[in-house]
Amino acid sequence: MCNYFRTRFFLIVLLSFIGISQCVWADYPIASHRYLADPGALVYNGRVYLYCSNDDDNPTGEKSSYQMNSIVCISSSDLKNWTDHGVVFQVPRDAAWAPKSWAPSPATRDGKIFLYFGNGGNGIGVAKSDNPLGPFKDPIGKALVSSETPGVMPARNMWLFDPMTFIDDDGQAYMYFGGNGDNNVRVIKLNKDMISVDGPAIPLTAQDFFEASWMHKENGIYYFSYSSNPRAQMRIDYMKSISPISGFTYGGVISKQPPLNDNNNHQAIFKFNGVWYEAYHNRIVAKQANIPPTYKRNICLDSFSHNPDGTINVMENTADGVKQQASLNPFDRTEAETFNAQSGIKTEVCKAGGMNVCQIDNGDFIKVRGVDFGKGAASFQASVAATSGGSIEIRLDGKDGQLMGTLPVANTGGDQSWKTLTCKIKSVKGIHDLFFVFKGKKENAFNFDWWKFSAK
Ligand code: FUB
Repeated sequence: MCNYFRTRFFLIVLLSFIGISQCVWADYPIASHRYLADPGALVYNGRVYLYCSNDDDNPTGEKSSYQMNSIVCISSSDLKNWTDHGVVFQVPRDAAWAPKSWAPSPATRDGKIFLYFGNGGNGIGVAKSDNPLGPFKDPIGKALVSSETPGVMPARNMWLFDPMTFIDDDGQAYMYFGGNGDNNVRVIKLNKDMISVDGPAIPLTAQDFFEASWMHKENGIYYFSYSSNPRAQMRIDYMKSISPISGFTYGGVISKQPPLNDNNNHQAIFKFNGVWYEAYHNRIVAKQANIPPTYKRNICLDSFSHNPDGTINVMENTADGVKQQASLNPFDRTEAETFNAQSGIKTEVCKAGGMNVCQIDNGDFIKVRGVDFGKGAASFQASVAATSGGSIEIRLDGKDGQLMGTLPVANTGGDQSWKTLTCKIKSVKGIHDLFFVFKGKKENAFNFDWWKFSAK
């Protein structure tokens, strides 16, 4: 992978030189409490699942590098409030042969979920699960595609990574992959089992091809999209064809280099409720935190459209452009790690199952977007665990917005000793953004697992 890092250094220098703007303030950080990158999207049972390289695996600091060896999943049904499901796959724990797990892409067949990942740039693995949240395990004990796979070589300085598995309408699965050179795109057929290949890899050529292969199909046209190289400013470009494996011609740009990214770009394209979206990463969270941003990326989301002639309109990167798909129902139990924005908190594996919010300090908050209280809520309950304690202020439409009630949180006997506590609230009706503002005298005041309101 030396070449990979050499090229990356080159592109950082190049972009600084040509002055790609650092002052554009447009973005959409999803799951801003953790560093995630290289999304791969799966639409499954009414939810969007994004599987991501876990940049929290990369140390902070000037001497950092890409060391991701786990994959994190986040999901949403409304595209505004995202649930953090934590690590769903980790190497070598779940695939003994692979030291790295980069840039995953999911696919589903016959009730199973398959996750394809790059072992750095040195081969492609597959993991399988019955559940989109895992646990994912390697079913074959070796790389699915390596440099030994017929058709992969010859390729000059190829990065053998960034797989994307696409299942066509006739059920045939194709995996696209490769990097670092116009002639380094490959597509290979997968068998129905999704864990073995059918025949050799087929070479494709894409102008300025760098990395991040993706395939989507609309109105009978196959769109192969990819990140272009630094010379082409690492846009997401596309080629079109009426075949998934040949006949591609350059189509244009889907999206420009994202604002506040200034480095590698990686897209996942999916259709949800009839609209096409591109999930991608940039580096706004690290830049705001004033830490070196190269290896600390965060996820973003925007939408784009196709024209009747088959071309794609260049996507606009926005601060808040995606529409909320449905209001959140506060009378159902909602995981605390489901939110639109946050300040100061982290998440961790919860002994009661799933994840919980942790590292809660005085003044930290969570924002839940578009909550429909209908004809009114009267009380609030939350599952919390504390050795220290504090309180949750329930506010509307801002962290300093109207105070509806306060839930005192006393010592429950431990940071994973969960208790359900209840408080009365002022009557609240209609749709609001909900803010949980945390108070506490000591750091790590308490942990928060889930919440729910009761109707009047
Ligand atoms: O995250 C490591 C690499 O950076 C990915 O494999 C590429 O697509 C680029 O985003």
